[in-house]
Amino acid sequence: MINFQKTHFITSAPDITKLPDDTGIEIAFVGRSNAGKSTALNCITNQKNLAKTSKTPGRTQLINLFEIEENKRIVDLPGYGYAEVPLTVKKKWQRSLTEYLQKRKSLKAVVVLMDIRHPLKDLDRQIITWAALANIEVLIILTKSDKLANNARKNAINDVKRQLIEFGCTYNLVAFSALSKQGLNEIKEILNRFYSEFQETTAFPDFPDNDEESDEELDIDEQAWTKGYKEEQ
Ligand SMILES: Nc1nc2c(ncn2[C@@H]2O[C@H](COP(=O)(O)OP(=O)(O)OP(=O)(O)O)[C@@H](O)[C@H]2O)c(=O)[nH]1
Ligand SMILES: [Mg+2]
Repeated sequence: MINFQKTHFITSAPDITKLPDDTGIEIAFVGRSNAGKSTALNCITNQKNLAKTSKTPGRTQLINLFEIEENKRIVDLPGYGYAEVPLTVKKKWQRSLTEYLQKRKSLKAVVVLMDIRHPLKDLDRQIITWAALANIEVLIILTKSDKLANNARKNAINDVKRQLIEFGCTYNLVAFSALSKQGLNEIKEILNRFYSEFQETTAFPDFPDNDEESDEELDIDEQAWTKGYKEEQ
């Protein structure tokens, strides 16, 4: 088993051109702003302040890289979908997120973190769908499971499972709480398996187009994101 406690910070990059060499294995933590990505990372590595956490959504605006051991890295990506960040800033960081996901060859798995009370928003779905097409492993973490009582938690998990089956793929799904540590060991085991399963992958497909009606503020985000990427092609 990998010793996650050895994890240390390497660098923060505004875009993929500033990242270290594209070799080894990277596992990226993605999800809506405030989903609990940085908190989960600190919990997994058993370090209080490795990744910066915040009550203010939108705190992580750079691609943050951490090394567990040689050639094994964890990446804390900018959160998406936070409405109160200026659109220009939002566009810029969603572009670097998209670019990272599409171009980084060492990316072998994505961990999609979603608040158990607000799962499977549009961009979450896009990333999950895209990862399946790109042959990238997916671990879905339903965060803040302590916020729900036992029955409500079970219902939420089953509901997400049901919806994921409609995607036509099987995914690793774990309910997690940074407070109670529920799900922590399972998450570590799955990450460990991902790192040991390393296989060379090559070209990634484009993000799938999504013309469906979007909910809440994600509509604008999603268009900005897709548009930003296409403009660069
Ligand atoms: N109750 C509870 N609160 C949590 C849990 N995980 C995270 N939080 C809280 O949720 C808030 C956001 O957590 P972060 O880890 O900073 O979220 P993030 O996804 O990294 O956010 P961005 O960096 O903005 O994308 C913080 O106030 C955390 O304390 C959890 O398991 N239980
Ligand atoms: Mg963060």
